[in-house]
Amino acid sequence: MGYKVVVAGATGNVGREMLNILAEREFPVDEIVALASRKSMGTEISFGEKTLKTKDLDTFDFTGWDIALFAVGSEATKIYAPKAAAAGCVVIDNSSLYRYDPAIPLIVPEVNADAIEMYKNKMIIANPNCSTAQMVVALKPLHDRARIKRVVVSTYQSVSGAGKEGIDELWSQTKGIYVPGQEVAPKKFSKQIAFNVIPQIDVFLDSGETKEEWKMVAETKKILDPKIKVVATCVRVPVFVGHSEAINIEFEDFLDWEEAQDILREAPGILLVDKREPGGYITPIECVGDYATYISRVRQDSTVENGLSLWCVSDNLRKGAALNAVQIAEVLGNRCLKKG
Ligand code: 2RA
Repeated sequence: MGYKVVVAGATGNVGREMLNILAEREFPVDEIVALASRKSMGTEISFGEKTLKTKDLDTFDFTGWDIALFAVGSEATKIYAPKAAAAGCVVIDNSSLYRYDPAIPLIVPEVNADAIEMYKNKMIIANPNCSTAQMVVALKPLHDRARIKRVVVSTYQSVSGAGKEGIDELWSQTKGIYVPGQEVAPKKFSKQIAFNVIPQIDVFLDSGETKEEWKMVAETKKILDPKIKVVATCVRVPVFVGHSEAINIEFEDFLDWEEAQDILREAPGILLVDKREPGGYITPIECVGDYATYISRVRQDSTVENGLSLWCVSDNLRKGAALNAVQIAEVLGNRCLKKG
């Protein structure tokens, strides 16, 4: 006995990971369908040992389906998520379309699973941005102990956050640098990404922030605590998968770095790797394919009254997108939905 599950956007990087993770975690599935745009219809996609052929999202009837994991981008979500919701199928959406709607829960299960009850408002649950998801997993247990006042975060975000085009551009540009005549001009990114870093992710806002930076502020407030002040600098780096973050935290109460390590060691979703020796920390290449948010380099920040600094790394396609969506589906299944 399980659920009838839809994965919309199944041919993309996140959609494929959703199917992998549903199978890996043995999510109770009675029936599953992979949806894609008409041009990708019939594409074969793995689901555990099985192979699914994608069906057309545009003509799909959501009636009788329990949960739909959406990884289709805001434009398509705007059209198809309300259709699914109206048919009684709960949507877990990876786009940013509904994240800031106060009637829609924005969930990271390790942080605010209780907010899931709000799903009934619109039959939609939002999945956060990748850079926020891993950061709030790290912040939550520390906030519970010493109350966070302010966070300063700098991100080092992989090209897979920009989708397949981002991955392809880093790959072809890197090769092109060594092969005369095969140089690749920037297209997906605003400047060369191979052997470079770019301090822009998403569009610029009037404030001078980028939208990615604004998302980290707005989403941290919604998921964790509206009183926490956040300032972010988001940077694209020539890494295929895995986002890294240097996080400086100012607390109301003093928190010793060793106690912070003990708290993080016990916290859900976190693996602490912090040896204070060469290589005694995690880099993005080591987190690929994992579920954990890795924390390293925990240390006192003596430039503020009660400060700590740390390094946080996670697989952006997993905890930053597909894994978090499947975890939300697990909470929904355990707390809210009846099995079919
Ligand atoms: C990025 N945060 O890394 C985006 C993806 N959601 O570009």
